[in-house]
Amino acid sequence: MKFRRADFPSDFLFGTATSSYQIEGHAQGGAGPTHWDSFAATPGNVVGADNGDIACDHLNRWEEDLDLIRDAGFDVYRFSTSWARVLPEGTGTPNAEGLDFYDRLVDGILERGIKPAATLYHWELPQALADRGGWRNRDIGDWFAEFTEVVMGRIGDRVWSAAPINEPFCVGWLSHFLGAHAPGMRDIRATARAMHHILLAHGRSIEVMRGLGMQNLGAVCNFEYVIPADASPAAQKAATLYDGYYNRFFVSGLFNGSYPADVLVGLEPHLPKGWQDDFDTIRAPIDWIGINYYTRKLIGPVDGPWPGHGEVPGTLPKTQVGWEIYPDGLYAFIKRVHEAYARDIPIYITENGMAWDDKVARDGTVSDPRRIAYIEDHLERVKRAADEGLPVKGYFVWSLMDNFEWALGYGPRFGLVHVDYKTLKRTPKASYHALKDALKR
Ligand code: IFM
Repeated sequence: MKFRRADFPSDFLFGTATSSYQIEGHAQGGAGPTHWDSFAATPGNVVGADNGDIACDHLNRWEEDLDLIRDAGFDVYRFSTSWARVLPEGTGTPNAEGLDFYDRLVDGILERGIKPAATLYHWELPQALADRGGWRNRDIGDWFAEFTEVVMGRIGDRVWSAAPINEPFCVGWLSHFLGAHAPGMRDIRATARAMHHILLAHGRSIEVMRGLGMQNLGAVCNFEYVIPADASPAAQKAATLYDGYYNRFFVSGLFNGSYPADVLVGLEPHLPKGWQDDFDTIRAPIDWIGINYYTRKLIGPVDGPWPGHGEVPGTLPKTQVGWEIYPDGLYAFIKRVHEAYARDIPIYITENGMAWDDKVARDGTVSDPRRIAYIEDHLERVKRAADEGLPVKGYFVWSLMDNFEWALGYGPRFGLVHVDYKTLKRTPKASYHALKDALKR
């Protein structure tokens, strides 16, 4: 790595992130069915008909995985709690085994001198709640408050930080408008409602956690740098609108108590009655904002109904999943989120990383120079932001290990640690060793 820990401010935190459904093995431990199980069981939805049944078997191998995090020298481990593992029916009777798992996990993280950063929801909605309309149903505010109370009633006294929902854009737009993730809907009304209810549920969850006396509560949003596909006013307009529902909608709600006017043109007719009255809940003060950043998009106009635009392939080098590598976008979002929304609260880069088709060589090593360069280049922009006095306080690599990459199955490998899905053997890649060396105190 081109950097050392000492190149960053002394309170800057390095971490790595995972999520429950992507690593735990959801067919085990008494978890209830989730909408991701149904989505994956439907032909054509997931590459290779893969699913999260076993994933990385983290449920049984979590100690080995925590050792890897400790040995790399990370300060923070960002993980998520599965709603259906804790409440198999979404509400009601908890699964004791599930709660015990997260309890032991948090203790295990602390015992290794690492800070546990919990995300309550990283996409595996209990099927029982999906059957009742899922994110389209306003009652999800109450359901999510109950889930928050049950999980944080158990581990909230020991987690270092907590955030309610990972990447509202993906839960809302990607899953209800583009149909790319569970529940696989393509419906503008469902999208508008889901996007609003996500923020409502976020606010309710923050209230519950404050009530439990918890501190260091935040929100984690994903951002994509957008540029117009060409110099035309139509392309400019298309890119601005994409930026609106992707990058501005959720932070506007969280910090400014409003939704962007250009996005409301399409979504307002579909929002639930009285949506404006929910901003007091949605704006519940938070202590930090998390930025998940991977790539940029070129957007141009296309014929058809609102939003009337589409992606145009870019020319920059791409990762295994075809995402252009554009580190300047990360710097731009740190500055923009700070200036326009979060103002003085700390910013954490809660996810950043890249997929490549990494292979274990005959000598047992995994060489991933592209990932090392990707991390170096993005960290360089983070350092620049920190040096300029922007309040960026940490950087967490996605992901600790290769895992279930949602609709793309197990093909894309985002890990610092290679996972052989036949044997479940973990092999630290060169990027893991490089980070370990850079993070030495
Ligand atoms: O794997 C995902 C993760 O679940 C959420 N953020 C982006 C990652 C890479 O696609």
